[in-house]
Amino acid sequence: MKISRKVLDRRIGIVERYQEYLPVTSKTPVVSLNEGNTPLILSEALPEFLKLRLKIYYKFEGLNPTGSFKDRGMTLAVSKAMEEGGRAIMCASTGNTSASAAAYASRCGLKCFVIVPEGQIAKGKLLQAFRYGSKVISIRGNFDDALKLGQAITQKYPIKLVNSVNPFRIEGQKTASFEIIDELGDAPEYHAIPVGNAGNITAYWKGYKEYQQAGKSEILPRMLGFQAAGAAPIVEGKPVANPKTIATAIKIGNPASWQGAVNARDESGGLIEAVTDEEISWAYRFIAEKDGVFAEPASAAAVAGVVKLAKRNYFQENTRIVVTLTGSGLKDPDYALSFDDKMECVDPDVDHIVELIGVK
Ligand code: AN7
Repeated sequence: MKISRKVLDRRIGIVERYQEYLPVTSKTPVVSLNEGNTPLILSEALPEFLKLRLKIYYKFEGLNPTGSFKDRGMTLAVSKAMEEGGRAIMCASTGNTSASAAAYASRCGLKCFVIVPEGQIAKGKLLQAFRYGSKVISIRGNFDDALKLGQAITQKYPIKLVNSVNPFRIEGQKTASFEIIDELGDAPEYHAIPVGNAGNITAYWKGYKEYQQAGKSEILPRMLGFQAAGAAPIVEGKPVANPKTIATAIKIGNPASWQGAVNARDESGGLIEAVTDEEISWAYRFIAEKDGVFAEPASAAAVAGVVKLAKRNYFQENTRIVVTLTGSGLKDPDYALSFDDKMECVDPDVDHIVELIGVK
């Protein structure tokens, strides 16, 4: 049997797969964990709930090697750090960037330092940074403080900063748009995405434009960005000094790629809006409990945004909407178990259990 190109592609990461669109040469040492190639899952429950004929797809980035979209940018940023003879990398993080940086550094023997805001990182992300062997520095301050520190240190010392201010991160992350077009045959009409430091919305928009210019797609999507209401600097038009939200991944008050997000919004004719923690929480549970897709709270912000827009009849029927689910629900066990699901421990007795589950 002939192995199709699509099957072969599953065995390589995004740098090899999309090399002609990336700043790499035959001399670039590719540091990969076979990231990318994540599924586009058609939602059954959302259109039914909304009573609208919409094609809503989840681009489930939680299925990357470290459980978030950061791996697409990190494979390239770390490959380039190696190409340039780097010995160490550093990042500030709300959690996922540090997990990814730590994994890719471990893969190629680079030292990795991560700066995180104390007590603000979901447990699954923090334990990844430790287990992949990075040095974790916890600071009294928030993400924005951590990023400033990372920039100050890496300007002075021979350490590469791998936050999304590193342009290779954006280059790698734009490949998610390529995959969507490769699978759908064209871009969707709308693309919804959570916005924190605003690197990813910048990257997706770049990817959509480049693939269209390469003749791979006809249309460009409208970019729909969603921030958490307590951490919505772009929506409010000014930095937020003390961001607050249960979606810790996007608890960011002064996004580094602010301008990139505004450009994506304005050039595409899209929007950037805020969703409340209640809306995020509802969406987080809905997609897990009704669609079988478990994503983290920050990812659910984009779902909450789509629901909000759909309720005010923003979308025409039969349009295609892709929603990026940026990270896995397993990342944040504390939040996942914070609801009223009580587990009762009982004796191993058939009659009692039958009564408990209510079957006759
Ligand atoms: C699950 O890890 O900023 O708008 O330091 O982890 O590109 O920042 C994470 C961000 C959305 C926002 N969803 O993406 C970090 C970090 C998840 C995330 C975002 C993040 P950007």
